[in-house]
Amino acid sequence: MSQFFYVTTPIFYVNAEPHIGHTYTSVVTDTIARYHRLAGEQTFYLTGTDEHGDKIAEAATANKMTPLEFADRISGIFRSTWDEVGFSYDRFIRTTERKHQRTVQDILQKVYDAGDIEFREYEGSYCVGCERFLTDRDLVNGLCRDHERAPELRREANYFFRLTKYRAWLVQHIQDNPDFIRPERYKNEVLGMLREDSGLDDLCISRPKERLHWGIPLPFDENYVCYVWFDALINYLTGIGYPDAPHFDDYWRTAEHMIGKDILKPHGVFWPMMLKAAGLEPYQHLNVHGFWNLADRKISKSLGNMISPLAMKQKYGFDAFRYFLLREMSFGLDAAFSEEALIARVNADLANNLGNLVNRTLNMVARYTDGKVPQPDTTGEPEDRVSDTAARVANAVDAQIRNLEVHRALASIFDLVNETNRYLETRAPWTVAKDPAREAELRTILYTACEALRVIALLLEPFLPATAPAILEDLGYPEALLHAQLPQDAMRWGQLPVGLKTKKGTPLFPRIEAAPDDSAEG
Ligand code: ME8
Repeated sequence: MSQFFYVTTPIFYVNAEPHIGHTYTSVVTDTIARYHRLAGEQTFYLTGTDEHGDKIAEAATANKMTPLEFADRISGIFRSTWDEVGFSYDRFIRTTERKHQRTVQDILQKVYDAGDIEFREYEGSYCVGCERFLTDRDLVNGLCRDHERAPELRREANYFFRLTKYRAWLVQHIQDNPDFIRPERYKNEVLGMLREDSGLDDLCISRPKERLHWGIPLPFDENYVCYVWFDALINYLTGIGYPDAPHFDDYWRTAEHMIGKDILKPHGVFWPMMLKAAGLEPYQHLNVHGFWNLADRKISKSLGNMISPLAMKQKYGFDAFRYFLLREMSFGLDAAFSEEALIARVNADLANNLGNLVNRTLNMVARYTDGKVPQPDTTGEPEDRVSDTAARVANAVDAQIRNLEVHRALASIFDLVNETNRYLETRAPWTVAKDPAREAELRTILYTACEALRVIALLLEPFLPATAPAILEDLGYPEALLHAQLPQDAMRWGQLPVGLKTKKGTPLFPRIEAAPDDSAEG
């Protein structure tokens, strides 16, 4: 039976264009999806846009457009941006799709029929930025802590989802499945939200139509539309064809949600409870990352200090930007973005370590063995060290990716890059080449370096999907990727066919000389 793997990004609000934050979540998701595909799993990667609610209606009005015209435009920008940077998503979902409306109404009706939705009056502080009523904890000096704006006092008769009924069940589920929410700090945060004294309340899931038209109508009361978060979370079911697409259950069982820490509560608290109420199993894991900061502030659309992925692609190439994002942030913790830091990383790791290894290996093969992967002769301890490192690294990368330690997985691959560079330094093929009597030894050294490059390129493909195939192409072995099975093919030493015609190739990552003057912040 083939193994399934389902991974999602948040669906992004269409009130502004893609920035580095959206790009980071998508880069991690893309990397993980690519790895699982290379591991032979039947993988489904879902992304898309979140298009209903006050915030979108407000932005559309400000732009003198209807909400749908506005959503069409920005959703289109997200999609074309993700296509231009090469994300390998399987489906781009929009919450304005009819199929999604039907799913939301189906789930609402199920939860209503189960007696978990009640009609009540409510008054509270509402933040349009967050699209929810705030609690005291969300306020700093009377302002929403995320959006730095004053909430509105709202009083309304509305429908409420009986969250509190599922509190004890969720605490138990989290305790029984310790990595349900990871890394651990976020599990603890969710457990804090679920404490009896945390003030957790039932969730308002409706908006009166007289105030907000821009939403999915409740199936049991046409005077109301559905609260945007209740609508949005359900995209994860619509995306894989709830309820009866051929592999819906197979995929759902493996669901991995990737999110930023700002949306922990809806995903960590509301969503599992909604699923339970609708008679569905919870997702497999919620994977939560930290925030990219710029000059000590969160980068977000509301604060308006955005870094465009396309501008970054144009300046540095998207693989270089991808590498920086994946390597610089420890998944789960915050990180600081600056172009200086990006340039330093790209120069040190990609231009120097990786780029040099590729260039000098291919140059020597061109010069000393007629541009063909040579037949190795007797190997010894130095060669064993490289092949042992390759096997150890392939194994480590597999575990690290499955554990969402993407920054560590990259560091592991660079252990092999460094080990191979060290090997070349010690074996000094440029000296060996001067002595015709050592020709067999020279072949062994160059084969070892080429074979290490094959393993490095295979392992790098999910992280650097443009560069890794280029390395294999230069080795004369592009089909290595077509049939690869990770981690096994990276662990099995000696697969590179002898006699392949290599190319010298252009430098993969030319050194970036200095921070460009014009900033990409816009
Ligand atoms: O919240 N650093 O959409 P959204 C890292 N529509 N990641 C960041 C970031 C930053 N500075 N800023 C944003 C919504 N993100 C809802 C989601 S899901 C059913 C509905 C990323 O457009 C991060 O993934 O505000 C965060 O969780 C997401 O963008 C919020 O995107």
